[in-house]
Amino acid sequence: MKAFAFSLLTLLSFAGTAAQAQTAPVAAASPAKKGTEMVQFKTSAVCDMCKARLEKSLAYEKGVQAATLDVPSKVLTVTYNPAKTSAEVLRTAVQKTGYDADNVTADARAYDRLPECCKKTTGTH
Ligand SMILES: [Cu+2]
Repeated sequence: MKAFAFSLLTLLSFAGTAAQAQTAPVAAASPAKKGTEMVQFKTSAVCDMCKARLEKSLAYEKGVQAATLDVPSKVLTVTYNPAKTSAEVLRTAVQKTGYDADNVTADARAYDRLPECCKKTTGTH
């Protein structure tokens, strides 16, 4: 009987914790605004022209709220509305601008249209 009372108590307190966890605000865990997600791509950008080109190109994508490229690290940070676009779509947008995104290679035609100084062989400058 004692054991039964104990397990009932354990069960009750567990149920109480679970209910509490459910009512806790989910958004508190994420630094981004509600309805906003962030994704980062390692690109093949080499200079400020690449930065301007990529940021402009991503800004025209549906659902994108902000796009920022850090030239030294070549990392493009995009904040977007997940209801309107996805990380996959944005990665493709980077490729179509002529740059690698993570481990996917740039669209060849777009890459050919880049000025010489922006090609991968040039190196960061
Ligand atoms: Cu460039």
